[in-house]
Amino acid sequence: MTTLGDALQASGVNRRAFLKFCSALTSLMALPPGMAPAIAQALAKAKRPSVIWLSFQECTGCTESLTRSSSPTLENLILDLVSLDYHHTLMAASGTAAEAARAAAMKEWDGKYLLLVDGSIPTSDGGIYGTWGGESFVDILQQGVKGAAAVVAIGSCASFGGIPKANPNPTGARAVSDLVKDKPVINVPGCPPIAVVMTGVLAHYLTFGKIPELDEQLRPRAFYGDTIHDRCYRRPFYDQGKFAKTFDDEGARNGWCLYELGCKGPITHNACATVKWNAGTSFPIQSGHGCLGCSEPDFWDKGSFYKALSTTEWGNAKTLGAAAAVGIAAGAAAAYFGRKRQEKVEKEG
Ligand code: FSX
Repeated sequence: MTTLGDALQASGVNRRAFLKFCSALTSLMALPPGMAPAIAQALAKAKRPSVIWLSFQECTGCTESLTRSSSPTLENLILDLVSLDYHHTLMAASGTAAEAARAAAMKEWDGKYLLLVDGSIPTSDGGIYGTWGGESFVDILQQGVKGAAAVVAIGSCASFGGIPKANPNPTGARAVSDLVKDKPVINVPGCPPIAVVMTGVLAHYLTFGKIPELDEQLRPRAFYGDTIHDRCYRRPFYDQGKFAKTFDDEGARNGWCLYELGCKGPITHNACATVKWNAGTSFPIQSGHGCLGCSEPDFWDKGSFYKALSTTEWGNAKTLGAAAAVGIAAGAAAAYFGRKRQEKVEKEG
């Protein structure tokens, strides 16, 4: 196995870009800034692990998220961080040659490779709704899991079933963690996930040689520890009870909170508000649209994308932390009293 440092040198990534990546990673993982050089050192010496990437029921958005970025970017470094031995969208080989590459990688790196999976797994009717080379996705997943050191579920489909699992779920789509019980599973949800978060999870594994601390949904706390609402730049407007009522009213033009237009930021755990998208350019809320909650379980079936959250609708006890529930109640109350004040002013004026 070559080291990451060798691979970076061979592919022409300069030290400055690498250090920039390590600094970004340090802040992404909420580590003290002083740790960046140590992370750079550890990463440069790290052996590039073999990665086998299996794509099941998905739209290829996760791979698009990873690769559709202007070059050179931090996201591109993923291809240097690991030895990507199988990924049927990105590899040149196809058909039997591709399958032979998968078998060879599983044999050569038995017990050591990382298995990345995007897409959910169809389990109904013996798994016939997803096959390649005559084998069902269920079987292909089990073969891959057997020799893997850990399994990373990329995207909401692999993490929670995603859109393929939406009602009535005709294929019996399941999440990776429903089927894999004997290996560590890391969920990296999002439809699709943020490229830097995918890279960050792998870099964390390489730097520290172990999987990151996970929450109860198996998501790395470093990247999914806060809700979008916790870190949203529109949060001060929420706290003041200033809400856009339509997408083109004065509140919308002033950048007020999108809560009443259905934003799911208060119950959605992801790093969009801090890391943003497209090399840190923006994220949906900054573009004037509420969060759809795509990185949470069953986001599609929950729907109500343009209806304001209510504590009951979202199952207060199960989904909402107490703080978020109190926050929503406070926000709703602030909005109500804000409206009443406004009506009073208008009446008197
Ligand atoms: Fe699912 Fe990803 Fe959404 Fe698409 O691979 S998380 S439908 S962006 O492609 O799996």
